[in-house]
Amino acid sequence: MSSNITLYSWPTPNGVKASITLEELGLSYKAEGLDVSSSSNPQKEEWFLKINPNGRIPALLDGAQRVFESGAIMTYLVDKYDTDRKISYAPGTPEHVEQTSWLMFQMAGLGPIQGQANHFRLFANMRSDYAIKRFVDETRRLYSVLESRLNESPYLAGEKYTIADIASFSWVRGSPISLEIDLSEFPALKRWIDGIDNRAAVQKGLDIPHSTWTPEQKAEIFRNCRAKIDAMTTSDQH
Ligand SMILES: N[C@@H](CCC(=O)N[C@@H](CS)C(=O)NCC(=O)O)C(=O)O
Repeated sequence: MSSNITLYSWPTPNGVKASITLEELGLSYKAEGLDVSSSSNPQKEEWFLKINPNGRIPALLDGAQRVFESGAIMTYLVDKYDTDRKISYAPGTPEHVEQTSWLMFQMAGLGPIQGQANHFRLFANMRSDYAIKRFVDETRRLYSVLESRLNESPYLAGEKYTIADIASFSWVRGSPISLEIDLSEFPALKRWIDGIDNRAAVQKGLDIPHSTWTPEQKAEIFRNCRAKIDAMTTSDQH
């Protein structure tokens, strides 16, 4: 489907939620890469703050319409373009309420909590055993909530794969290499991840904008980050 969409993104867990949704819907779009790992912080530049006042990726322009926050982008895209209900349920149905509930679970719970777990385990300039334990334990607890749901339902909102699945998939998928979480501890979650990972649109969306790093290089980067934190003395006062 032709459109006038520009996606501002980077292949991070929040960024790929938007690109996977665009790919699943078969929309044509332009992808502008903003390297959020660069010290020049392109996401904080004046021109970009007009698109996302919060200075983070992803954000999107559809003609003159700006949309920021990954959950809002996914919702906007399915409301406007998913007329065949390929990856969403129709408003007013019980499944649509489930879809929104699980999307919010990811946006307000899993994303922020796992984001803090990643920060303290990989990127902080001090080591806090307390913070690592608090956020990694809570990430695992949230995975067990997903595990229970996926033991009773093939997808989070019901029988169909939707944006609610894309949102949590994007975060859970990277946890074996970022937080060393062994997903075989969560068999239903693992089955669900593998199924979504096999979708062609998902593989395309995970690589927007194209990354030259191989999965092995990414794993190596995370290993080095953890080793750097482990080499520090904990900052916690006991
Ligand atoms: N709640 C936001 C979070 C966005 C977010 O944290 N994006 C990260 C990349 S995953 C980012 O832009 N980080 C750079 C920064 O914080 O300046 C969303 O879901 O869109």
